[in-house]
Amino acid sequence: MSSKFKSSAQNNSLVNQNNNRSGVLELPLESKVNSRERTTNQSNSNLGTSTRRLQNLLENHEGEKHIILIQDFPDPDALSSAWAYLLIAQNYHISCEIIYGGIISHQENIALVKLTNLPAQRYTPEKLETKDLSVYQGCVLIDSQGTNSQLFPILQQANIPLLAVIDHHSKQGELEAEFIDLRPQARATATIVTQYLEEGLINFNSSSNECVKCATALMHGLRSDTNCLMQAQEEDFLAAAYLSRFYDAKLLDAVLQSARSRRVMDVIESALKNRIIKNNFSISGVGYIRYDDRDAIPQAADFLVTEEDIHTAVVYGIVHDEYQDIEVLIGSLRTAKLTLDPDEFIKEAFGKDKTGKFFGGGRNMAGGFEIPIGFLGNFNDNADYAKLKWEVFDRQIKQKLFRLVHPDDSVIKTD
Ligand SMILES: [Mn+2]
Repeated sequence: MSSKFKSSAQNNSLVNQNNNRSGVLELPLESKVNSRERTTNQSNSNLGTSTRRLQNLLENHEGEKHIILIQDFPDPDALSSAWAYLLIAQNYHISCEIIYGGIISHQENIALVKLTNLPAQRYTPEKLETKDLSVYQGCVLIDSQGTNSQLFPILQQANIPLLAVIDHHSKQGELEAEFIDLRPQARATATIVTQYLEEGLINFNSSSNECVKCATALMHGLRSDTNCLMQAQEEDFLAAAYLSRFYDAKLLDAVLQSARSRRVMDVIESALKNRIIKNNFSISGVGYIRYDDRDAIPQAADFLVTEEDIHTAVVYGIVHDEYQDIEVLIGSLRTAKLTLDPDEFIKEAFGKDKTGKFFGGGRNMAGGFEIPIGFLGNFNDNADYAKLKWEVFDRQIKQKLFRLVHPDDSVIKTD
């Protein structure tokens, strides 16, 4: 984290308090007298500690303009949670814009955004750099800690204060914000934001079309991060129970019915063909894939982990980003093994980059990684060169993975 950015966290006194989640702190709730109207259905005494702290933050920033940043390749949990946060903030007269740096490529996510009119906008780093960022008084990270967004460094450089971080992934590094709600025990960020809704930061009701659509999106987010609720725990079920009062089952069905594209099927086919199985791990490199098909990688990992005697699947490939003409190696891990922590596994397998940032991390039963290809990264039309480059990266990834999967095995055979 740049020191420049640290100095922009204006409320240093709040930082320490907010890291203390023991609930013993009493924050000045009515520090600001509020004359404007707001549609809430809560009384302060019923609020949980996190919700109360969030309410405090929103009251302190009334009338401002904030950016909600989600990961480059947003999933339903990120998209729906960001939307719910936007609606809550709106209730406190804060106008938010949801932005992401990559692309929405999973067919279900495209359907979700289209069918619900979900207000998320794509910004390439170049486009964000030319935007007048001085109109924003703060930014919020949802379902992310900034490590999976190429836009976060730009917001940091522009000295936009980080106000809130709401996420269920394991801690990825040190962040300072006025409000931090990290709950690695929650299976989805949708569970966390649904609690804010339930505790009444906004009057959620089924007569509002927007609430119904947002509840449907949250239900989808919750389902997709919990493998259709099979990995859900009590608090996730409670969140789903609350959302069930509002969501539109037909709309959710329409989102789930969206078919896989042929190119996604092709990637799954190569993952199946190229897989190497060792110690109940299935590991597969799929070569080069188009930027728009990036989401085929987690879908292929989802598929490989269903094979009998396999508990963990890792699928990776090199994605060519034609907008920026760079290449990046990305991968997904899926596991059914309760004792395998994807976050630990990925951090241990690939380590950190020069700046001390991990190449990836995870949540319950799933994880992802992104490794820059750097100098070798420009796209090259020469087929032999491309093949050679893939082989180098493929071996390097396999070597790092097999070191953990089967420590005695040497992957590199020079004969
Ligand atoms: Mn999530």
